Amino acid sequence: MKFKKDFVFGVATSAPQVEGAALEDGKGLSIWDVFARIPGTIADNTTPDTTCDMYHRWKEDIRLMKELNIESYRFSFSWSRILPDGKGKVNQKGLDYYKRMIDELHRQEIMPNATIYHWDLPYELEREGGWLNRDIINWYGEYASLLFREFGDSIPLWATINEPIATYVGYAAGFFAPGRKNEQYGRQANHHVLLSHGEGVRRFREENLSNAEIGIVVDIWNHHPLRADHEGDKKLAELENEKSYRSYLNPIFCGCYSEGLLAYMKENNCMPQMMPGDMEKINQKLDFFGLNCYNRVVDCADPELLKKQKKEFIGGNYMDNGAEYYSKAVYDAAHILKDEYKLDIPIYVTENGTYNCTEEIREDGSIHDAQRIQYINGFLEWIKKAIEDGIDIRGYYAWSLLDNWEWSGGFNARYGLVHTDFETQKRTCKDSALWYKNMIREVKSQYNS
Ligand code: GCO
Repeated sequence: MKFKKDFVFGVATSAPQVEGAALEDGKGLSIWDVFARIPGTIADNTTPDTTCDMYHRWKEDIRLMKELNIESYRFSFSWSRILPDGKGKVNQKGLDYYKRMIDELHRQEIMPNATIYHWDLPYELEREGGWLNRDIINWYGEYASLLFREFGDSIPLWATINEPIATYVGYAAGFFAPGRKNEQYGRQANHHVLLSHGEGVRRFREENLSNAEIGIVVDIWNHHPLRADHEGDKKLAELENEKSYRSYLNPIFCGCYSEGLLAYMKENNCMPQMMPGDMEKINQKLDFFGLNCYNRVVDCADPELLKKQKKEFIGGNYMDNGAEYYSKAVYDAAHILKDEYKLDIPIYVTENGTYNCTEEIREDGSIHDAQRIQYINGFLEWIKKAIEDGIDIRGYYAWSLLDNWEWSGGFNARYGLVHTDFETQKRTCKDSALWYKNMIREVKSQYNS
């Protein structure tokens, strides 16, 4: 089986992870700019101040994408670069930056795929309660409308939100910005993110764009029980799925929270405040779905057993640092969408990649990352199988173009096809980048004759 002619191969990044220039040209602070300055929050004590400096190097980086046969670039807008206070005054320099970048993508025939919100809430809004304040639905809506009016049809694929679960992590688990730790806050923030998604879709429809589609990006890390016949393991895996992907997909596609999640929230006193009409607002027809998929998770009621005996129970393949390599995750996720949610809109795999592999730097400067190639290739094979099953997957985006700033992981987790030297900003293609380039050429050349 081959990928179809119009299957899109892309790369993905997000603004706070690659742009840098965090304090330049009128940009306001985001919650990550502030959070990263709290000692102990980021593994290597770094900040998003400079990262890959793409704010200044966008032209070279787009040229690099072109050299690598990249057909689409998925990026995100920085809310506080465009609206430094999150609302009100617009920073023209911020809009100009994206305008230049998007024009250049079109010149190079690389399709822009834009995310409106990828975790970097303006700090001024956090000071007013951030995702806990219901007014955010309108703050987000105004920001989204501004983007639709400025960039509308020049961006064929728009995503309202990237991985809404990050907001839960930021308000309940506390290891993402803004670093709050309260389960009810997490659930409330989630509810407002979902409502903001709905508001974004409504405002998108209002603009009547003719060449643009709207969707959302959600990550699916499917939870499996370690022991298939163990009640405790099965219950745990089930609950974890309720608390993760189903918390988002049920409201978005079915218009309600699942029974399982409602029961959990009642028992744990963390039910969000909801208003009549909320579910209708969240549950709107989308044009496409963005799936982020990296791995599965294996759960065991006995954590010691999981640590010691995972391999014995589930077998499988492992990356150099011991993480399981389970490329079927993407096939399973596609089937969740088709079988559990009866999804009838196109799917793009909007993120997939790894940092769990050895990167050997040779004397000639080349970078050997064989496991990353194996990882991506394995996922692509399972995507083909899902397509064979009739699931409408239209594209694949590797995470990421460049080694970048991996949130609380700082610069330690290198996900790039291209190596970044954070001292000199020199980019060096790893073997995986060259492999990706050739793979795209081979797939497409079958259609050129
Ligand atoms: C996510 C985010 C990315 C991450 C990537 C690697 O999926 O978590 O969208 O910003 O950097 O996933 O962890």
